Amino acid sequence: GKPRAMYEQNGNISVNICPLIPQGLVGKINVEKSNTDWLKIESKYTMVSNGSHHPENCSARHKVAILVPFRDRESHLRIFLNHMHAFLMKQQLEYAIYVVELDKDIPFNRGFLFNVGFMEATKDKEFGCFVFHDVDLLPLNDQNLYQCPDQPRHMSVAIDKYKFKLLYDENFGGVSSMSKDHFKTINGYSNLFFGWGGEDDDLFNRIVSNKMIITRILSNIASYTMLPHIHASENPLRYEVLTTGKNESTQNKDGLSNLKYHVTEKIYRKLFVHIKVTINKAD
Ligand code: UD2
Ligand code: MN
Repeated sequence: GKPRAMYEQNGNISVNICPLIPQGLVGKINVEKSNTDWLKIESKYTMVSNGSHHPENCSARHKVAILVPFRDRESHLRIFLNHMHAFLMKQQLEYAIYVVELDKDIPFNRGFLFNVGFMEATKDKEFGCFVFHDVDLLPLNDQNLYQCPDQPRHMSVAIDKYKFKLLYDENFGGVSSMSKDHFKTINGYSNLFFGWGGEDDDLFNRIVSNKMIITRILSNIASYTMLPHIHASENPLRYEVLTTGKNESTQNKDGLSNLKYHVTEKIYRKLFVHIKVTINKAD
C-alpha cells in the first residue's frame, strides 16, 4: 500500500521522514512497577497491534525488532510491555516486540532464543536493527535511543541493582543492539550456552574477532532499573565453551549457520509476538 505521510510536491512524491532526533524527549522518566493486569495495559495501547507500531505523521528512520528471551516471568513481561511501548513510540520508531519462549523440557538458552527471534522477526519485516533485551530491565531515560549505530552497542551501562556501575568492560549482557548486517557477520549468538551465563561474553568475543568495536553512551542516559528475581545457579561448564568459542572457525560453525529449531506457536498478540520454540524435532 501507499506509505503514510506521503505528500505531493511539485509533481514529485516526497516522504516526510521523522526528525533525526525525536522531538519531545525529556530525559529521566518514571517506571510503573505496580502490577497492572493485561486488559488494562492492552486498552491503554489502542495504537499497537501485532506487537508493532509506527509513527503516524512521519516515516520512521529505523525499523527495529526488540527481542526478549522468556520463561516464567509473566509479571515482568506485563511491566516491561507497559513501559516499553510508551518508550518506543516516543522515539518515533517503526518497531515490533518479539517474546521468545523455550520449551519447558529444555534448559534455558538465552543465545539460542535470540537467534530464533532474529530469524522469525526477519521473516516478518526488513528490520535493520535488533535490540537484545532482558525482560527485567527497564530504561530510565528516554534519550537512550533504541537504534543501531555504526558499531554494536552495549546499552545497559548503568543498572540500579549494580549501583549504576558497569561490572566489567567486556560486558555485553542485559540490553544491547546490533544492525542486521553485523549480527549476520558474527553468525549470531552461540547455541551452546544452556543455563545461566557465558552467552553474552561469547558474543563479545565474536564482535572482537570480527574487528568491530563496542560502543556505549553516557551512563546517566544508558541507565536501567532491574526488576527483582531469584538468581538461577550458574552453568559451571560455560568457561570451557567460552574458550573454544574464541576460535573463529568454531564461531562460524556455531550460531545462525547451524541453527535448528521448531516453532510450536507464533501468535501475533496485541502487545507482542509470542514465539514458542523447541530445538529441532523431526517432523
Ligand atoms: C545477566 C545478564 C543477562 C544474561 C545473564 C546470563 C545483565 C544485566 N544481565 O542477567 O543479559 O547474560 O546474566 O545468562 O548483565 N530469563 C527468563 N526466565 C528464566 C531465565 C532467564 O525469562 O528463567 C530471561 C529473562 O529475559 C531474563 C534474562 O533471560 O531477564 C537473563 O536472565 P536473568 O535475569 O535470570 O539473569 P541475570 O539478571 O543474572
Ligand atoms: Mn536479570
